[in-house]
Amino acid sequence: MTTGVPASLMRGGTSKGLFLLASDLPADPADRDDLLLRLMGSPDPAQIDGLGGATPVTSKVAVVGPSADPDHDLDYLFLQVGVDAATVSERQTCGNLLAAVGQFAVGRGLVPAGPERTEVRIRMLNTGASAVSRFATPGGRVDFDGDTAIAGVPGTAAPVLLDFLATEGSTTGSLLPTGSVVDRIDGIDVTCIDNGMPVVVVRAADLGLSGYETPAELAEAPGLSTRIDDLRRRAAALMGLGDVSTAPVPKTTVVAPPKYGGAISTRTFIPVRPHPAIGVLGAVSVVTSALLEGSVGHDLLARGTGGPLAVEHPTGSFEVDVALRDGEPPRVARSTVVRTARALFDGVAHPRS
Ligand code: NQM
Repeated sequence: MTTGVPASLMRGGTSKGLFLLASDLPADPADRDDLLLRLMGSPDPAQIDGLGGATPVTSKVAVVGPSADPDHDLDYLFLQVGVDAATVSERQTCGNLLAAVGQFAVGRGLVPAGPERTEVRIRMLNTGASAVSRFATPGGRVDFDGDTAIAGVPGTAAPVLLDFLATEGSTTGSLLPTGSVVDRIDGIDVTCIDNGMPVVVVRAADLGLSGYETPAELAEAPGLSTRIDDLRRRAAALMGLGDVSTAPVPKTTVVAPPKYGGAISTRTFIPVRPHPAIGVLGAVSVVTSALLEGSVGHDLLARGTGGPLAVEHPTGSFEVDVALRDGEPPRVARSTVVRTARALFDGVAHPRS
């Protein structure tokens, strides 16, 4: 009989994942990954014998513990578990699951809850970047800011405010990892950017797309996933990411003029499957890119009177606030987003034997 592991299933933003305490997992990464594959039911396109939801945004794991760093309260390690492949990758973080880390930590007694509002400083172990998460204390008044709806999630829930610190170049070492605002790959212009997530930004028209296709239409477009994979692998070499054949990064985001009053329209591939919405740090990176003079997407950006920019995606839009510092080379002052999160289930997860 295989021993169960205490776990919570949580929704963070538009993703869902298994949350575990670091102290409940094997210290050896190979043993940990073997256990996670058996818990999530991978490899199997349906993840029928495990807790994974059979898509990349529902095949995720967050490992949380007290931080070993005095400037942080919590350490958060994100693990992307392959659905139909036996892979567990540490090569990216996830800003969506990050939104649920604070609630999970309060529930497990890792951090004290404030009377109404709790604030935690989280170190994202995958990239070394930091975030400050502010959210309503569970059991406290959950309506201190009013409930919030986010696109891609039915209903409303209490908001989680995420302030990102030092996400610039956190995976590749540089905001513009190729050293240029624009590179030419395979005959088309791309902008390679890393403000917390390495992303290759491409104009929809350059791939023969309108940029307003549904994820299903993109998944079925003949030859598109091969083209995207080829593009991201070549971009990865320029970005210094090495072999990304089994890595979930870099992402590719296809941009087009906004259609619904937002700032820019996006379709994102993770790394070749169409995203139903857009990742958090993915959106932060795409907005950062579009703010840079001369980038792919800068000419498409509709800017209002300042403040957050609305990133249109297949299921709605997502407001991202990125402030750049003045001067050259471009540097990021801060990035802020609002998400919602909630615990779905607490209990003991049983791995396949
Ligand atoms: O970019 C999907 C998601 C993500 C990651 C992905 C994320 C982020 O929707 O920070 O949130 O791009 O793999 O959760």
